[in-house]
Amino acid sequence: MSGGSPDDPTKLRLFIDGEAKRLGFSSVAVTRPDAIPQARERLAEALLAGHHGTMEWLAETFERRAAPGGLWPEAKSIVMLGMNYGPDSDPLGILTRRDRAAISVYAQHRDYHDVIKGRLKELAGKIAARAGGGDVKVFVDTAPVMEKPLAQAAGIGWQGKHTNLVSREFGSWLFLGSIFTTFDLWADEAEVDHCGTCRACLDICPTNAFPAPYRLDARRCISYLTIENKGPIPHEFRVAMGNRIYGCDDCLAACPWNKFAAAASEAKLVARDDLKAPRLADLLALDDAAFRALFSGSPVKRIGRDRFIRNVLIAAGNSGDVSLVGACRDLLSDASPLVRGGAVWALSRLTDGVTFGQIADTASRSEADPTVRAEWASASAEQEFAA
Ligand code: B12
Ligand code: SF4
Ligand code: SF4
Repeated sequence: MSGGSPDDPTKLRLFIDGEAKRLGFSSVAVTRPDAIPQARERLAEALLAGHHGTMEWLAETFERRAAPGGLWPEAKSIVMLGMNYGPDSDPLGILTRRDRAAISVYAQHRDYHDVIKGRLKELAGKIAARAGGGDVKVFVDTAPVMEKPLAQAAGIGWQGKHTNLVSREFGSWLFLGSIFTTFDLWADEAEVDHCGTCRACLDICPTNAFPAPYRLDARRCISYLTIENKGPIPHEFRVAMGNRIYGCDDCLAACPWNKFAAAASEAKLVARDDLKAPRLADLLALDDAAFRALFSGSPVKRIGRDRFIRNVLIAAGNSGDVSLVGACRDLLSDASPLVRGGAVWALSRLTDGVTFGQIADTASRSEADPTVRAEWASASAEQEFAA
């Protein structure tokens, strides 16, 4: 994008701030492409340790990700933007309602990628028209841009020990996006770390996903396990997942800086009532068409019905709710091995040894898929051990 008549840097900056706020962004600040020299080594360390799991794209884009200048050498300034998606109640409250599913705050409303990308493009267009002669590019989430260290360099907040950006004004609840520009804008001062001796986020993590402060082993994180992971949920994390079926908010919600946060004001980022505490029984009944209809426009749609039901079955197995046995039994004949395997585990937790043995006698014989056969074997062994 380009065009329009040139503006002086101060006026242009004031213009950007004003338009960003008008478009619903909560924070706006500017940094330089060379402002995060430490990110390269830290990203390399995380990749070498294998903390990215199967997210190979983090390693494949290493060079462009590690230094924003590599992504677009002509860029001179980066406008970092934050949009508040603060919840209107405690997101941890749902975790004790075992017959209900916990969907993380970021996924209870319209897909933020759509909301933010549209606004970023609008803002970028206005900046280009006002400044004249230069270029702009917008990025949110999926591009090889290290949004958190860049947002810290711009002064929007700091990367807390849970590795997310914390803002003194909005706590842990900011979505991030960026506009790279060829304009020479004045950069803001970086924010400093305000975590101090606090370690609330590290201590609350149900799966011990932090090998050290400021480092996350994604392979242990429920957000990764429920969203990015394509296979069965590893046994080790199933009980700890509780009823979290899409993402996790525990470390974010534990942060004391949230006391200054306000609920999202952007209407499209306000939680849908039907996604605040959906019944596990209703979710287990979703076929592909019903899943797509329920999650139309939601980020949840991205993982597809089979992975979604896989997650719901873990919550069912943790629910202690025997009224779900019938629904889980029906899913033993589902077309997806991922779903059938999840159903085996859920039933092994919801039924006694005798009933499980009877179900296994009939259902496991006709099972040909090796992953589901492995689920039958391990569930039967556990039942025998418990007897
Ligand atoms: C990959 C990814 C994930 C992965 C890995 C997360 C991770 N922490 O790396 C998974 C799937 C687990 C994930 C989960 C979530 N994600 Co995510 N994710 C991303 C993505 C695409 C890339 C992040 C990345 O580069 N990771 C690689 C690691 C190595 O980089 P890093 O986290 O910055 O790690 C740094 C620290 O380790 C630090 N470090 C190391 N040692 C030290 C020492 C000190 C002293 C310090 C200060 C720092 C430090 O340096 C590293 C490099 O900067 C970004 C979008 C983007 N393009 O940036 C969104 C993003 C980070 N995710 C986001 C969100 C909302 C989430 C969830 C809250 C969703 C949910 N509710 O389930 C969870 C939070 C889990 C958590 N505790 O991080 C938001 C965070 C917004 C914010 N305020 O920070 C982002 C920015 C998306 C967006 N555009 O808004 N995510
Ligand atoms: S999102 Fe949940 S599982 Fe992941 S690090 Fe935070 S508390 Fe742990
Ligand atoms: S909970 Fe404490 S340690 Fe974690 S990010 Fe917030 S202030 Fe930092």
